[in-house]
Amino acid sequence: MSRIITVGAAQTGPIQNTDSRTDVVERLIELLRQGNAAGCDLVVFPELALTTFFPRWYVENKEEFDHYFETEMPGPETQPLFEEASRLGVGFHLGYAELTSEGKHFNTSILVDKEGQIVAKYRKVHLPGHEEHEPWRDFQHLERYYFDPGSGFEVHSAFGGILGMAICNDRRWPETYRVLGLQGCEMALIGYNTPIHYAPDPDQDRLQGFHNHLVLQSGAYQNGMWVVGVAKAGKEEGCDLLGESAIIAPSGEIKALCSTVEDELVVAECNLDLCSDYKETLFNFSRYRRPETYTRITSQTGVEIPDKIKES
Ligand code: CDT
Repeated sequence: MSRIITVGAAQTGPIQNTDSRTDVVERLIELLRQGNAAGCDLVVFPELALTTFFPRWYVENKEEFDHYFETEMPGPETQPLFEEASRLGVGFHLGYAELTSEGKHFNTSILVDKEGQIVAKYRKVHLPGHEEHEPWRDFQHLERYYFDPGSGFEVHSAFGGILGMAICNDRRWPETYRVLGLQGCEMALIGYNTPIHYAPDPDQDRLQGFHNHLVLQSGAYQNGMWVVGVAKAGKEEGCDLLGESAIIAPSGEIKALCSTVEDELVVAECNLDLCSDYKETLFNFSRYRRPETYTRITSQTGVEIPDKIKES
């Protein structure tokens, strides 16, 4: 019998700064109910799904922004989402800003099972943007100022398969998928908030949609896994965020695609057994990989041009 997870990619429209957690959770519950009506086992919400994307603003005293962070999960405002998930018997993935009791700040996602229990947590590894205030930009991207980096990529036994998580900028790095793939990952859940405007090189603005699907699809294909990429989209606090949330098969083909920049659910029946079509053939890692030739991937960060090239 095939192993099928029916997944809903629950894109949200913008969340403005004045929107309360309670308002946002109501929207998420509505998407969860739509997912239930469509037969979903799992509904995937975006990165930082409870608040506006606050790293677009600089504040000198970072503690003033601690109100964007969750100190408990579930907390009083998010509890209704967990209760509804458990009542409906639908699992979910949720991205949010996490403040730990040790005072660490993470860009976090969790996986919640059909009983409403947290079964896995992931903290974003690749923090994009900049550390310092850069007033020349139309808006900031200060994830490196507000967040501490997470410690790695893990997989989890959940929903009848092997699932992993990554967050937004992680999806642009092939290492993300490969580290998950090397642990047998059959489905990667990836929320994102991607501004259309990229200040360091605005020539990339027109390519945001192309690059999004390029990395999600190649990550899926090259590792024989399903990839669920889910956006917070639309005009948020004057900043246009990419939509185009997608569910991608291990073949690299897009099986479901959002067409708006609003709250929107698209659904796909994801057969996890399709992963082996790729994992056991073209991407049979144990047969074909040559890690002894890849040592640079873990031994260096930046480019090191070999001396023989520099001297030529
Ligand atoms: N949230 C997030 O990681 N966004 C980045 C924006 C580009 S870097 C400023 C992304 O990779 O989509």
